[in-house]
Formats: sequence, structure tokens, C-alpha cells
Amino acid sequence: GGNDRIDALGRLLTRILRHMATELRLNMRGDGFVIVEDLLNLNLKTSANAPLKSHTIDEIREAVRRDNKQRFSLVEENGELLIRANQGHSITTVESEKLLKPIMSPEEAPVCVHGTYRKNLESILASGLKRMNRMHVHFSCGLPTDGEVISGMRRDVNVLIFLDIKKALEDGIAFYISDNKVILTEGVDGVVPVNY
Ligand code: HQG
Repeated sequence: GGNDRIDALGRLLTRILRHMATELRLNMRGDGFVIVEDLLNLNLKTSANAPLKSHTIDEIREAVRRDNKQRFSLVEENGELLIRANQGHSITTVESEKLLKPIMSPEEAPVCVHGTYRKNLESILASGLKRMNRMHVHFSCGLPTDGEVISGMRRDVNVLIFLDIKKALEDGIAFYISDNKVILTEGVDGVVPVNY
């Protein structure tokens, strides 16, 4: 149905805007924005087997609106519609300072929690939280309420790691918050050390 088509479009937008823009030679600004028309001209199909070219700007708007974690931002500039992913990038054309807002004080993030899985815990406690393939380690600014999702962690996590962001900020580690309220850091060379 129509929702399946839109959800499949949303998933493809996520992959392109976070991970594939560079290899697709899609023009992306330092703040992560690309021109929607450029995106719709890519020769790709969604998992609903719909070519991107078959989608309209209204369907892009619908995919952005329906997204349960507010993964995207849309802006209009000089008569052009631009879209970006708010966080989650692996491509390095995006710059933290342009994509995100710096967290200046711990009061801006009274709760800072990373969701993960038991199978990862031993390794995390040995070597810290690593950003893995992404630009940043991801944290949520709270816990999901009943039946809801929260941006910054997956729905099926079974381990919660609470960060002492006050101590980390004092030690000079930079933290940022995205438009959809995910807390992000590059840590120290991609790692948030265990002592935090
Ligand atoms: C784990 C989803 C072993 C880490 C979510 C995680 C988030 C380690 C995985 C966003 C480790 C990386 C990001 C270590 C970290 N040893 N495992 N030393 N350090 N890990 O996908 O945080 O739905 O890159 O705990 O909601 O899971 O895509 O990060 O399990 O917002 O919008 O390595 O992705 O959002 O996995 O998820 P990821 P993540 P979306």
C-alpha cells in the first residue's frame, strides 16, 4: 500500500543521506544537505521496487513527516528544496560543527544514555564505546516510554550505558546534539573511554 511505498522510500533516503552520497557522487554540503531534485534523479530503486524517479516531492515530504525518529530535515533555500539526515552518518563530507549544535554545559543533557546489547558489553567495558562505522558514538537524551521509540537508540537494546557527560565535558571531549535530539561525540579518536 501507500504507506509501504513511503516507508521504503524513507529507508532508502536514510541509506543515501547517511552512507551512500559520496559513492553516488551526490553533491552534499558540509551540513549534510543535498538538493531533493538531485536525489530524485538517482538511478536507484526502493525495497518496494519503486525507482526514485517515480517518487514526487510530496512523497519525500510525507516520508520525512512519517519518520518515527525525525531522521530528516527539509529546508527551502533560494527556491530549492534541500534534505539531510539529522545524524547517523558514516560519510565524512559532513562536518560535526555544521551538522550539529555543540553542547556547552552538562545541564543541556541531564541524561545521556547509550543503548546496546549484552554480546557487546564485555568488549565495551574493555575498550570503551567506539563509533564503529559512523562519524559519532550515539546517545539518547532519555529512555523510551512504553511502546515508543526514542531517537538515538534501537528499540530492541537490552543494555543501557549511562555516560557521565559532565566529567567528559570537563575533560575537553566535544559533544553535540542533532535536530532530532540525539547526543553525539567523536570521543577521543572515535572512542569514549570507559572511565566516563
Ligand atoms: C557497539 C539507530 C563492541 C555499539 C539507533 C552498537 C541510533 C561496541 C554497535 C543509531 C563497542 C555500533 C546508532 C565495543 C560500541 N565493542 N561493540 N568497544 N563500542 N559498540 O549502528 O548506537 O534507526 O553504529 O553499542 O537508534 O547502535 O538507524 O550504533 O551496538 O540512533 O536511525 O557497536 O542508529 O538509529 O552500531 O546506533 P551503530 P548504534 P536509526
